[in-house]
Amino acid sequence: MGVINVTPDSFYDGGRFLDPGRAVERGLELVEQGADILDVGGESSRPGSDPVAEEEEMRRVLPVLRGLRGRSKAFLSIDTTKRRVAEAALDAGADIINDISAFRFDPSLLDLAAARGAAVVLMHMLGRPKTMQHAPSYGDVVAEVRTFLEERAAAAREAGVARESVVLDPGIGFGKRLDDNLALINNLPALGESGYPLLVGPSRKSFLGALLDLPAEERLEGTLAAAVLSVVRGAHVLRVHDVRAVSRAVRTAEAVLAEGRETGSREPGAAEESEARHAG
Ligand code: HH2
Repeated sequence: MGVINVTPDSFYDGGRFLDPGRAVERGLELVEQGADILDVGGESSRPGSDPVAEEEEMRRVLPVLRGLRGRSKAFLSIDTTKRRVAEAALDAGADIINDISAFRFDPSLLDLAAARGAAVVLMHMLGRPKTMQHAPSYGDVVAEVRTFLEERAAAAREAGVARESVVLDPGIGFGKRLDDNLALINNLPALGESGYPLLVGPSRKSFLGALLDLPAEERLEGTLAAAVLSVVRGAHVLRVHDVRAVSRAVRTAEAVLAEGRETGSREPGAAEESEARHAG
């Protein structure tokens, strides 16, 4: 999943794709680089950010979605928590609603997704972007995020969203300390036990900055490591800015993981482990 932020203030690509033409070109470029899904957002959710008015959010994202729909067959995702924005985005050709509140801010969005046959991404966040990084704390972060996601998945199913249209996301950086983010990536198999596909969004986020003491512009290598490990631990979708680099890294990792399954030429222990990871 390639990220296109049509915002002036996103933490990494803010201001680069405010012009709809440039945003569409960027989307097409990301598809060329290997993206199957494009996630278009008109409101930054970086820690401390303020909400954007509905009208303004629509003004930003709709021309981009229409432009992409006319020129690409990639799945289009709208990154929003607002019903009017989501509805207009689906009219403009979006296939997926990516809601960082997991449809808590406006549960009626789930009815909309069900009625329109849209897929949904349910993401874990502690509170709201404005305050989520104010001393977040958990007893057992993996268990709490898992319970939350399973409850939201049940709500989506109850609203009529098809099982195969639900994707779960631990919400890297959304009300999480460094160790919480690391634990969630390392323990993705526990989140995967629900049977729903998992999306992980580590791209250039501040946990990498905290780990390596580097600004967002220099977090590509950290992103690659987090992306590869997420796949090894069972992620199905990676939400990233650097599609070409991540796609190359992940394809290499997947080839290594697939090796024993195809040739059967290695030690049985390693083969079984690789199989188990794939099954997970
Ligand atoms: N991360 C961001 C925004 N939306 N959606 C999902 N499902 N998962 C994520 O991890 C996720 C997300 C934040 O990253 P970005 O869009 O690059 O920044 P900003 O919120 O500043 O626009």
